[in-house]
Amino acid sequence: MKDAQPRTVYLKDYRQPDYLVDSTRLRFELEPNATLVESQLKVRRNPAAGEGLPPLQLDGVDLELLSVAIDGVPLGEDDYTCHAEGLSIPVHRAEFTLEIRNRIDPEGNTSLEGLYLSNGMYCTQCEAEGFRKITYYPDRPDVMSKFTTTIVAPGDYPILLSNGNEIERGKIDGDRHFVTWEDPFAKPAYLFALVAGQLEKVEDRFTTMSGREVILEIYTEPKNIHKCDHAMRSLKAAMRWDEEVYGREYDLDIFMIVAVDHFNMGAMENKGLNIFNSACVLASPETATDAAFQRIESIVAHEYFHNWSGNRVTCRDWFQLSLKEGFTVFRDAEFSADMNSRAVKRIEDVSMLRTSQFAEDAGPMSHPVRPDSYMEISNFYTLTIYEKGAEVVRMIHTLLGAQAFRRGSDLYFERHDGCAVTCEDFIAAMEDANEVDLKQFRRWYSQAGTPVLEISDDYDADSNRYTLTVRQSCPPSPGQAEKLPFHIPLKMGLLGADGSALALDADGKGETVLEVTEPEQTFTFEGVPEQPLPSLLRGFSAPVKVRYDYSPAQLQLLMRADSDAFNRWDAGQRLAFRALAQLQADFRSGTAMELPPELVDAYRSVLQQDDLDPALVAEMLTLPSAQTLAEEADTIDAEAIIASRKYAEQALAEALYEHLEQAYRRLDHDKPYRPVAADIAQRRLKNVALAYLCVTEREDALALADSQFATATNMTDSAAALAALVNRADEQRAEAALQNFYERWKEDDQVVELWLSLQSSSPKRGTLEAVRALMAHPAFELTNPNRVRSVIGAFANRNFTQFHQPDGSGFRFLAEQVIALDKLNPQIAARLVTPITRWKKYCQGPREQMFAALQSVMASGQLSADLYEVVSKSLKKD
Ligand code: B3K
Ligand code: ZN
Repeated sequence: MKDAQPRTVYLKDYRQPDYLVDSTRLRFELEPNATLVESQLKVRRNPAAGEGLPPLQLDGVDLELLSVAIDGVPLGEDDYTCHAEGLSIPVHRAEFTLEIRNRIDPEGNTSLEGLYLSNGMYCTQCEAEGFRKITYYPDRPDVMSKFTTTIVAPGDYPILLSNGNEIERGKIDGDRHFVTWEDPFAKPAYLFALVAGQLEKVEDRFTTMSGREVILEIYTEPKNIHKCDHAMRSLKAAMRWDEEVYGREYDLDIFMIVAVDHFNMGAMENKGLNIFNSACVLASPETATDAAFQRIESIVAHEYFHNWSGNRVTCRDWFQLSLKEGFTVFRDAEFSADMNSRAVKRIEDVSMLRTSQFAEDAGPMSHPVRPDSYMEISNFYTLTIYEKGAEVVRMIHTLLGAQAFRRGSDLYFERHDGCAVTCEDFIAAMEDANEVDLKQFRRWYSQAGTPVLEISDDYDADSNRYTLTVRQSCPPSPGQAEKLPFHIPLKMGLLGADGSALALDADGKGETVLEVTEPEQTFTFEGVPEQPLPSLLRGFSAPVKVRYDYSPAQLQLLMRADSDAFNRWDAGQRLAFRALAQLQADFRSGTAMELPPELVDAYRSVLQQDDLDPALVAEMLTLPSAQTLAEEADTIDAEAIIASRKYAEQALAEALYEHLEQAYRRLDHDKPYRPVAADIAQRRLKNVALAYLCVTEREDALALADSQFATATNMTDSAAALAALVNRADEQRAEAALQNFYERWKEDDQVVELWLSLQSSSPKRGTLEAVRALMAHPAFELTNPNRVRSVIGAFANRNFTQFHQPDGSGFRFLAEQVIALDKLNPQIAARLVTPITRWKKYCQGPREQMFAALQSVMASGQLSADLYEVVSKSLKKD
């Protein structure tokens, strides 16, 4: 636990490291409560950092120091200073060997940062600042060193892994054995990894584009060994894709993945030894949903892609985090789009961005893609750094085009290989490779907030001239009252009255990217033969909000005829959004709610369009989520949002019952499970139809769910049927299905987590009382982040109805859990508190309740630095 009022770190204070570490030799003697760590560092004064020999500053947290020696001479306690955050050692020579011995307690480490135990397996998590919980070290990404690691353990830990290539192994004093690993690539300490345990592996081979053979290994506990095939397939596909699309080849002789049950996030890209949350790597058709299969494919690829965008070229400091994360998310999104349906992948990503990243950008923790300051860097692994960061890279791709972007990425990798660099270096490479000027574009890295484009148009039938006027603005965010105009790529096209594409210029071009750079700007199109309908921000070409006054008829035309699949979906969302806004107003004024017939018509025609990808149809039939409606509202009225959505869902389900049933029956064929795009699309539409049918709570619909539940041969269908029953059936029927499911799957961790989250996120069954009961269930464990996310996280983030109960009980419950968790795992506590940090946007009742809940967290005692930062920033009233 760190100080109650942690220091703020500023980007403007960045200085080069005083000392470099050319090589790092580590030796671990593993013991659950007393692991001995010995390190030997070859240290050298950094010639670029200035004159003289300042003291060597090493980071270290929660370590028991045993000894320090320089060039073989032990130091006395008076020869250095040991303080709460590390060691300060006076230096007398420009080059020396430093040897340190210290002890750590992996078993007592519930923060899951540093070295810890998960189900008896030793594993590490060092990014961002976890290495300092292993040993004293200059724990900053611009200190890159060649690591050699020896792991000594008892014989009942047969598998001992670290980064790089194995160079030696042997027995020590009877029962113990050791393995030594050497990583030939210099790396920052955050990419260090160690694993030890009783593990089994699946093995494969990959031949790189230059003909080198790489061994691929995935390690798990023996009981999960049958769940590794999909991750292995995904890994090989990602390796090939990175060669084909970016010309990047893998560099070591071996690439390993290890599945770990206790993990704070999805996975970690340690050099040559990726460590994964079990939920993000293990899958079999019987136990994993399509969504899980796709998530695994994208995370395996993401971590693999980091080998270049992150490891070979790394970050100079943590303010540059998006340099590797934004770029790598863009890379994995393009990979997933190539492997699956491009339009659906884009829709999923944009939905998440609009709902959650926009909310973050408008909330108390709002920060630019490259933040100026932080208290605790763990709090900055955010949707803004990752998802908005990826959108920023995507905009460069859109502005330059694929070929020019590739020239830029080639130059970036070539120039900076083996270096720790900045976001500025990335943009400069894009500019230099293509002789373009991205000066104004750089504001995307330094200004927070979601820009708004207000667009109006004018058509002059006499001159056949069409003009679009675009006004951009960006709301204030903490520390940034005024914003300068952004450089925004606005991809667009024009439709004629019959839905056909109109030419935008004399060459007949049907689509263009307008470059919006001014606060107000007008774009003129000549020779437009009729009043056009603009299709704006195609493919969501920039992370902005577009305001344009579409009529319902125009939206229906876009839904039916736009050549851009994303905008077809988006037009449907706009239409639904208008309807839901009206329903909310009706609810508030006590007027009877009535669904506008154009929405029903639009949804009916979507269901009847046979030529559409079923996955796209499924997305088009899905109403904007309660969270999206909340993000769009000036003031959140949770009750009105819940009532409007519930009404709209019911009205649609009743009005389209026959069509939905037909769609369900058409798609309900019993073919062997394959997690491929075409089949996933059909299952998705089938299960969206089932969910709608069951909204009516009609017996024939629930019978379909019962039957699907009883006969399903894959987890996608089984879980969808169970969700329909849990959300819509009566108590007894739902309980029976839940019991049946649990009995069948109670030994399978991933399925149990699904079972927990289905209940916690159910508007019908996931009451606070039920959630508390789940926390008392043997399957729940407060020290396991997956279980916490499945129960408490699902309730607070995905159960809008129950979490927002008018008595404020949901908010108080969340505060209680956050306080308890902070003592065990500060990173998870700081993340979990998010929903109540948005209090300012709510109407009076919940606003006061959320604020009081936040205050209770602050008053609960000494908070971790992680939680303190989020809560103190969120309590600020202006
Ligand atoms: N780089 C890691 C995230 C580390 C989070 C540390 N709190 C996983 C990823 O983005 O690939
Ligand atoms: Zn990443």
